[in-house]
Amino acid sequence: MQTSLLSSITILLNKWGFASGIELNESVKGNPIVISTWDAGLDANKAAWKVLNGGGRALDAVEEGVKVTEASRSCCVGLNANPDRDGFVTLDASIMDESFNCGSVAFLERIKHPISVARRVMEKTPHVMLVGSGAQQFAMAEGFQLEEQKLSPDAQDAYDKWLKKSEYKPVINIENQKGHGPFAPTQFENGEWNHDTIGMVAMDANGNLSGSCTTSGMAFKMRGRVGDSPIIGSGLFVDNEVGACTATGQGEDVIRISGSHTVVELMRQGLSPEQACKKAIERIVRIKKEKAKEIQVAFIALNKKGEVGAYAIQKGFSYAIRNKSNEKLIPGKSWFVS
Ligand code: SD4
Repeated sequence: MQTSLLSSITILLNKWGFASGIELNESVKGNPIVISTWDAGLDANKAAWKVLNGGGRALDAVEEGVKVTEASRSCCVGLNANPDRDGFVTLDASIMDESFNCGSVAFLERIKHPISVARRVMEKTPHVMLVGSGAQQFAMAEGFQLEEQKLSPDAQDAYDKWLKKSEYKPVINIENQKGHGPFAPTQFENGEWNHDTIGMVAMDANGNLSGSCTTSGMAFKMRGRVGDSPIIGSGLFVDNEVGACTATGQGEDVIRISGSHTVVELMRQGLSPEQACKKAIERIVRIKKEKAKEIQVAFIALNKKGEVGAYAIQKGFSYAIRNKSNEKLIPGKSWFVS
């Protein structure tokens, strides 16, 4: 009788978010898992899996994982990515661990691994976010190398084409124009996949959650524009008692609803990761009305039981999963199906 009273109280406390920890079910312990956005997630997950499979921390896994994408040939992540409309690559990144520690950088230039700078912000400063020249100064003081300010051949090509068409004036929603598609990965001539922002969330063998997100943001954005990716609660959120979520797509519309935090709170209320992502997408669709047809946003989420899910506004989104039994790309469900 006494035991059942105690367990009822524990259940209620958990439901209200007061309990200090959640008992992990046995199948979760020792069963790490990582998921990440788009096809580039497959390679990123490989690096994260090395850490997780070796018994390492989810935090190390999500940093190592997205570093692969930051160093690769890409339209949308790292220094090889497309520039802003003034021709400069500016990077946003964030990271969050199992104890609400978080760090981020925005509008960072000439640094190869913004995710690692974000981690240093988290670990070595009393702050959460550093931007622009301050973030760069901090990175250099931490020993990060200042790279040459030079566009990759792919980015130079894309920028030259964009300059011809755009006549260099701020064009609202240029990112949505057909054929431009920074949110729709395409293939390079050699068959390699191009890809978008990478967001990654993972659970380690101890059942602890962490997440990371890194991007060059929208191609040809206005100078100084910052998206959702470095904003804790928008592009990324981790609550070790509940779950973790990260976002990709049109950052402005993720910020509008504090997207990743919203998804985690919906999971706290008992929704599965997929249901929670869908509800958040539904909210954006409702807010944007007709315009929702022209934008892409997607969320991926992982809960404390090791369950995963995703949802996007448009079809074409996919996410990569890696655990003991799976290494694959999963097509994300979407609000609009055609
Ligand atoms: C941004 N959310 O800066 C990023 C872009 C992105 O897939 O995710 N692209 O708005």
